[in-house]
Amino acid sequence: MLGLMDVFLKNDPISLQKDILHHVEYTVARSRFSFDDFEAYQALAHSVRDRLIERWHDTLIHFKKEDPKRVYFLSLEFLMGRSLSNIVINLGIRDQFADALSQLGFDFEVLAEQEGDACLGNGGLARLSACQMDSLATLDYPAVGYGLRYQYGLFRQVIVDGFQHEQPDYWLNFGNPWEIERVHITYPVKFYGTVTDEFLNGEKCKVWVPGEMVEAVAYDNPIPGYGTRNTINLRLWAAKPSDQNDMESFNTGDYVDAVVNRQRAESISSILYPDDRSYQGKELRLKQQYFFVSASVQDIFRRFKDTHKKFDEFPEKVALQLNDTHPSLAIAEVMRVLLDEEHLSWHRAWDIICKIFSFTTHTVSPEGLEKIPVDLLGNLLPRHLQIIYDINFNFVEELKKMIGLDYDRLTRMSIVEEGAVKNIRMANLSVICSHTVNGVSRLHSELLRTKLFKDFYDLWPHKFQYKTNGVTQRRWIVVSNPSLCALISKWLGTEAWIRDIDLLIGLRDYATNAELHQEWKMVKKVNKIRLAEYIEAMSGLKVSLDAMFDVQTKRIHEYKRQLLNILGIIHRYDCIKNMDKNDRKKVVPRVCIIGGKAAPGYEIAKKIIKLCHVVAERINNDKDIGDLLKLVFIPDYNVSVAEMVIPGADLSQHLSTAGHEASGTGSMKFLMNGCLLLATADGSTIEMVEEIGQDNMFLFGAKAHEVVALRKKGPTLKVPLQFSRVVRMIRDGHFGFEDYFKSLCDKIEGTSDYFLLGADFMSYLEAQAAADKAFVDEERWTKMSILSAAGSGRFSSDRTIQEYAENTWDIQPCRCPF
Ligand code: 26M
Repeated sequence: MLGLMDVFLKNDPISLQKDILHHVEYTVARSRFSFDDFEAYQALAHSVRDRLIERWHDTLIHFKKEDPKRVYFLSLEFLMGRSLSNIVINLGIRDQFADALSQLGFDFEVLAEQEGDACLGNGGLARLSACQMDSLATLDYPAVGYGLRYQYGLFRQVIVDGFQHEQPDYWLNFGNPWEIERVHITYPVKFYGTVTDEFLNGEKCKVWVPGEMVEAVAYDNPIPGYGTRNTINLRLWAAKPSDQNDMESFNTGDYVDAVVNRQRAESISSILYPDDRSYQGKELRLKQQYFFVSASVQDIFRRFKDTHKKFDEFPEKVALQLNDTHPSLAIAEVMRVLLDEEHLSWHRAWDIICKIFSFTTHTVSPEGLEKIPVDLLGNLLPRHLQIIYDINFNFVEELKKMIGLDYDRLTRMSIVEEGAVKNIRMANLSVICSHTVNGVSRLHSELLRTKLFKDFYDLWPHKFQYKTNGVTQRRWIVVSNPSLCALISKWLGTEAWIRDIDLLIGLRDYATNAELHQEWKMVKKVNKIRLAEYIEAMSGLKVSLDAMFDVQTKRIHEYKRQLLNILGIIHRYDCIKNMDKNDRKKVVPRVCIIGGKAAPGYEIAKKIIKLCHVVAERINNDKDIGDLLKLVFIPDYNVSVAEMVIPGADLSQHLSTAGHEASGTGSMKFLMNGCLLLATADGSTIEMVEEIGQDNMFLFGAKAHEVVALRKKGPTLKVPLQFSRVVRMIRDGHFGFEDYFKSLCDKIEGTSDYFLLGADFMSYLEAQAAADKAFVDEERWTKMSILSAAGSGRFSSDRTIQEYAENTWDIQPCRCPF
């Protein structure tokens, strides 16, 4: 008879080959004698998936047995990118698969490139969620991620004549081997309708009679940890029509109409909103928020009730993490379930709420805080609006006792914003109902305490924490930069840093070692070649490997100041043009690379992209300039493009006006890859200076505390001539399209220069000059590069997650035995 362990799959080359061929034949349904790269990828992915599922099952069983307190990470966005390489590396079977494939005549790397990106998110917040899932699994924490399974991910950016166009990303077209559809794990989600008062056992209670019902179906995405058997679940919900909903319409109405109507349900999970700025009061967006919250809360209650009877134990088993305010309806939903379905008293239910929620905000500006029009919420979720009003009433009453009748302050702190349009302030709701509130860098948390949430901080200082973001070294070094990974392991004499990032600091001992310098430079060269080949394939532009590869890749935003970068490039171009031959010899050659998506409705951001293209056109075709300066826009920047760009960068730019970038996580990935930073003192870069020292970074610009005063100076502020000159070049049509760029120029000149491009310009040029100077001194540059990577340990999401686990969620590791 077979033992239970005998079913486990083996990882020797013959077993792996058999397994891959088996999937070619039976899963992909191609002949094992003839299949192409994509089919080989599919078969490979399924073989990997089988091994993933073994560990995932074991972990789920282990968690069930141990019944630890779990953290439920609620986020509307996860930017996972590709999965294959990440999974085989975390499972520790990459080399075995690569060997097996090569014996079958395939190259692992080539097959890995067949996979499309899962872009179920916009930018920083979404990629952070993905990094944090990797760390939660690696550190053995009992965690579940919940989100939405959008059918259309973030739009694909296509550039036509220098303008951004958006194309749909129907990412599921070719199937998704990493998800497991759970047709039996479904929950009904209700919308609209009315609330009535009824009596139950002599007690008055509220009954919500919904007007519409949609079914949520679970799609599970196993997330493996590295160096552990633990594999946790990312459960994404898809909307399906509910049978309960419309039986009536089938009986009474037109059958065909009724079937067609059912399709509307699916629209809830059809599309990711492509704007990472502000809330627009769209009903579909609100439906998405509630849909995923309601399904997740039902799932959490089901799991809890499987093993527990008393709700007072709920806070001992459940921590709910709100990734920004997007899932904050969960507060009202848990309250509703406890009151209306579990029939707890308000007092007991509220007591539970106050113990289970924690809230992370990723925004700096007050305008970025989410508001929901009361009419919209009341119509879609009538019972939730009542509950929010009740929470607010109790809160304001308590507040009056504490601060007296300070009406200005009461008005500011209320969950309800009065005005022409009445709104629910989701951030106030989240702060009031969470036991812990945190920002994503030290500066950000400071801004929360002194500005955004000052009133709340004064009331509850103990609630406020700071958690500096981090990124996972598994994805951002091991997967994306294998040569650097091997080099680090060789010099540290161990691979342990992949789980224990603090070891990276050991590289400092070799910062001046000539042998390491040689190898370090080789690695950078290999990565620059890869990037240069990509640039040539994409744009036809040949770039010199001797040039400094200078990169700014991130979402396009005014506050991130891609415009400052372009103005700096125009200035550089202008200077070179006006030099004589001898001076030109001293110029440090640069390849400037810019990439990023603009939200489809964000006109100014779209103009910045066009400006980048016209300037590039001019410079790249100027015979006088040659290899001294090139400008490239990399289209459709996403996770897998980032994996190629970041390791190939010499310098990366992080130019946000101080006080505007909550944290910034791109900079952390560049730092880990030994790329030097040219940056303002903002968000996480402030903490980077502490780790690697000022001498190893090119810092510039006004500090956060100076920004307000600079803005006040307004018209009296003298902008440098160099700045006026480059803006004039654009206005005068040096690059064409002067009418189109007029509004862009108007935005940065005179009193309207809100993001202080003029004020920071000279300081920016000085930092650029310092970078040039350092680059020509190869030994110094390499040392700075080694020290950057060596000092990046604090920016691992492992550190961040451990802090959340210990100080916010109060959860313990729960490691699955091997
Ligand atoms: C809101 C309403 C409707 C549709 C979309 C949104 C929305 C989506 C994403 C709003 C904001 C979103 O993301 C904000 C974000 O990405 N913030 C960034 O978070 C990073 C991780 O903490 C930080 O490093 C960045 O500084 C911060 O800008």
